[in-house]
Amino acid sequence: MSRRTTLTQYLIEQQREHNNIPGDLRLLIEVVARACKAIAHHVSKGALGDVLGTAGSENIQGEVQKKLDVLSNEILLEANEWGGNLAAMASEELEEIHPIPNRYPKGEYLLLFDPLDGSSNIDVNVSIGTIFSVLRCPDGEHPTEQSFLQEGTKQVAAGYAVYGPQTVLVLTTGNGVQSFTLDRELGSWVLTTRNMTIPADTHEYAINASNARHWYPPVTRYVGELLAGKDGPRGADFNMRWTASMVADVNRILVRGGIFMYPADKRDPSRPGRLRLLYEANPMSFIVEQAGGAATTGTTRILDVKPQHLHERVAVFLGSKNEVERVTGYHAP
Ligand code: AFP
Repeated sequence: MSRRTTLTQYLIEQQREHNNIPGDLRLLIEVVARACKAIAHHVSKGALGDVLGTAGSENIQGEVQKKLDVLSNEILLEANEWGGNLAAMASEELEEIHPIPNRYPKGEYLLLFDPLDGSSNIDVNVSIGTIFSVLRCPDGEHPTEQSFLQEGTKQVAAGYAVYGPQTVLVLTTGNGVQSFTLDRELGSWVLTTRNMTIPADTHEYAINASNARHWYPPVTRYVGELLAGKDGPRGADFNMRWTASMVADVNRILVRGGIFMYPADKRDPSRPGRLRLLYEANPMSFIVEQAGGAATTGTTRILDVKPQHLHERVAVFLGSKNEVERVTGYHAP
């Protein structure tokens, strides 16, 4: 059997080759990966584990929290607060930043996460996942919300776990994108794909088409051309997928190409789409660009956006470079 590389071995190899994963960052990534294993364990229990259904509470977004949302958030907080490599954390499920308790040493990194993305799919057994992003803390041991408001280009690592038919962890530390599959017998994340690459062209798109009547003209034009198929201006037929789990849609795009869109629409001009910049769009955009894809708001490179608030939302067009550039071009004045 060929030698299998575990996540730990990969991270140590990267440190030796690129000197870009200091010990504290390696420990942080491994602790997050271990927390994702614990989340995967609870997710896979389903009805057997009393983890389905709602928790009877709402999060900062005003969304009803599922039991697994709350549990996943607690797992990530508890796993990461003692290690001594973090100054603070931020979560989709928490209104304020989560400082490291004084009983623990603090470190130089900030960890941001959506603990369970795609919650609406939990009770119907469709793939869900965890998304995380790592920044350096500019303010030593006294971080504030402002410490987190950094452009996506400042990320030092980003990744996601997909809890699906396989349990997969996809990671970038700035030298390409690697995919690890959970070997449940050994409890190890095993490197299964090196240097994932998104094809520049695609015939597959992902958007919630039920919002079509609310779209602005550039999106209406772009999707209309895809729907027109080979007799239309694109001269080809296109396929559509929408899982309502960003992690599942992005993972499909990393594996076989595609474009994912969650645009702003006319329903609320003050709300630029549904997805959150800091712990959904930024980590996914870092990963997509590292895999040769592109990610824009329709007008701006997502990783260049200067965040104003911890939970701010942003319009998202990401995936196969040539398609993202086309739909972004349609937004040009
Ligand atoms: P939930 O975590 O609340 O289910 O939201 C998932 C998500 O943020 C993202 O993962 C999906 O792509 C998107 O929302 C789905 O939104 P719609 O339900 O409007 O299609």
